[in-house]
Amino acid sequence: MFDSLKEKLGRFQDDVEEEAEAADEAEEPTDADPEANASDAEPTESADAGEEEDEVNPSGDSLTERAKLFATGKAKITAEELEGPLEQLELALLQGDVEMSVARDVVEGLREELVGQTRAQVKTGEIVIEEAIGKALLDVIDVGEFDFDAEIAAREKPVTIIFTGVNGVGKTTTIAKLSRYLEERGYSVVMANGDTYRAGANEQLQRHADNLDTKLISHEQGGDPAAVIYDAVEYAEANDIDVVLGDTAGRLHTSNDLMAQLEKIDRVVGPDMTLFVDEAVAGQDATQRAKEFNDAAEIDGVVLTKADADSQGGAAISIARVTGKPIVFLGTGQGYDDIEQFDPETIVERLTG
Ligand SMILES: Nc1nc2c(ncn2[C@@H]2O[C@H](COP(=O)(O)OP(=O)(O)OP(=O)(O)O)[C@@H](O)[C@H]2O)c(=O)[nH]1
Ligand SMILES: [Mg+2]
Repeated sequence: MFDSLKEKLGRFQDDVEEEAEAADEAEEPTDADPEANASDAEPTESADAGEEEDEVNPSGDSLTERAKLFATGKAKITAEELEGPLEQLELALLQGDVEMSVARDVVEGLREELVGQTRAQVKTGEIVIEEAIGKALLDVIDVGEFDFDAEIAAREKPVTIIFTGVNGVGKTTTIAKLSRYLEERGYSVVMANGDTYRAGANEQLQRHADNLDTKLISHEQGGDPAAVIYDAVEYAEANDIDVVLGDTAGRLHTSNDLMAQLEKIDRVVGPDMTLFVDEAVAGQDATQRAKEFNDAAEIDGVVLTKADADSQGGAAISIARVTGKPIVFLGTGQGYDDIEQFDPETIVERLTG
């Protein structure tokens, strides 16, 4: 999961360490023996070395002062030294489908964290860069406190959750997984098939219901999705069921029908939570769709499926920042147990560890 992203972050760390190393080598005091520079620099440039003596770097230290700092291990990383590695990283993030403003935020965060750290720290203690990366990432993905388990526990029952999103991203599978997830935590569940659009949708969800021994409420194909979910809520109220999981049809997100359908469900059922489902592998597209859905229908959170098949991590890094809504769950496979709560700290540890 997110292997390529992890590799890119590792490369950035190596790049910064190399820059720090090179800058220290360049500043090693060798004034007594100008010949010693010959192997490092073009002979014509070494002839100018004397003139550089009074040169002042942007941080205001003269060369002699910097040599002193170097000697005491207090030489600082400069913005110039970071420029190359940061540019490389930004490019790599963009290529990895991280949304543009998010890539910029990460790079800015890193610049802020790292400029002014001593080179000695950077060279010896990997932890400095690792921490900076962790902090920059956490800043973009840790959006809006949302503890799913606590929400379910706190709310009046039944808690009704609607799942929305485009075709084939994993809505139905996620409902099946969450049905087990909730039952394992002591809650009773009823599923409602609000996908009255696609042929075979009832049968698909019924198979899951049978496997999981969960009750399913469904209507004829072509029926009103809001009515199915309404029935499921009534069933839950009558039978002391804790949670209603409502599936919906995944037609194109641009379709007014889909938004109208969600609006009607909102009006008729008044769900407690609407979760937007999309696949991590869709990268930028997933981020864009989440934004459009949230603008049109106000989602509470995101489920990012197929994270097991995604090495880039672009959507995982970008969606929360772009929508302002947290990723609540990651889908990590096709089995019923392949779902995990999205914990920003754990994800960051995984990416930097
Ligand atoms: N590898 C992997 N596959 C997944 C995951 N979640 C869902 N899938 C697969 O994605 C495919 C589509 O899943 P569905 O749950 O039917 O998707 P949907 O959004 O309900 O699709 P529609 O109802 O047609 O809109 C199935 O083959 C699932 O097994 C996941 O986390 N990882
Ligand atoms: Mg479905």
